[in-house]
Amino acid sequence: MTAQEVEGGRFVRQRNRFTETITADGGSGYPAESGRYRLFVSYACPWAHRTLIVRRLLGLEEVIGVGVVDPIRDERGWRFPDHDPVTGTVFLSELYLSSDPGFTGRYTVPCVWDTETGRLVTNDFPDITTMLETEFTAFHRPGAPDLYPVELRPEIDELNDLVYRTVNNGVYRAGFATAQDAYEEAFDALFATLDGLEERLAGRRYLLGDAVTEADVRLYPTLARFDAVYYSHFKCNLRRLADYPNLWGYARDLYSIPAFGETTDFDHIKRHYYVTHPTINPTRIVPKGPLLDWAAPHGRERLASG
Ligand SMILES: N[C@@H](CCC(=O)N[C@@H](CS)C(=O)NCC(=O)O)C(=O)O
Repeated sequence: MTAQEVEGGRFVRQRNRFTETITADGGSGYPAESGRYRLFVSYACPWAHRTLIVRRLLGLEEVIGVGVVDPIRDERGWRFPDHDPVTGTVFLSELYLSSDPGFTGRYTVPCVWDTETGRLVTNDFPDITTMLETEFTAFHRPGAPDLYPVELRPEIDELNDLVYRTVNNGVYRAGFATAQDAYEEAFDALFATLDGLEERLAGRRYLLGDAVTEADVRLYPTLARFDAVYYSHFKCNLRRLADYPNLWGYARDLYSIPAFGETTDFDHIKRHYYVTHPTINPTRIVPKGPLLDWAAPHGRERLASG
């Protein structure tokens, strides 16, 4: 294991190698342009899921193309079901190695490819969504939401930091721990945060109030995978998402928005995790359950202030 590295029983995530940015003014060497960049994702991957949600919310579907890998990964890394029609590659590794022949890390999604220079620009997942939000504004659809409003950034950043450490990455720290204390530490921190979010969502429709922001975009992919995968596969089983009335209603509320619901692929999610981590699930059996009604009424419109 490398991206899923374990040190002293603790899961430690690898650092991202490609960290250049696309900017509105082109000062970085990568100007925001329509049709130039390609986003590579897996529907299974929570970090990639964020980028698909934001691309759709902002109406960037015609501006930034997407290549989707097969949900099942082996030791060669992600591959395309046939080949990527734009770059012609079969394995994602080809794009990493043609950008940097000396690259020795893992070939991760999400990543952004520049069709003009034929190079990977970034695989730095926390930056990709904010880059779409702040550098591609000239291409946003009319009426697109401001997902990262300047006045809310300190609060969004603070919440994102807690959610990243204890929830988004917390489930991985629980699931990939190979020492009991490391697992329990991650487990306790995860449920402490979920309990706090449950309270926070009692009085507000979304994490920051009446409007969807980057904070919701980052929490949702973990909630969408929670009962189907993390509860059992990663042993995050103090409570199910469905046991939290506010969080579960909130997750369904988001799911009813096409940018969230139509980018959520439970088949890819389940097949990816249960088949791709043989150390955790050596039989590779994909469980049939749980049966959750994501379309059930959530009743959270009542929380929107007039
Ligand atoms: N780029 C980040 C986050 C993205 C990430 O972990 N993506 C996973 C999928 S959820 C991946 O592509 N893993 C490929 C691998 O481990 O071979 C990282 O390196 O940790």
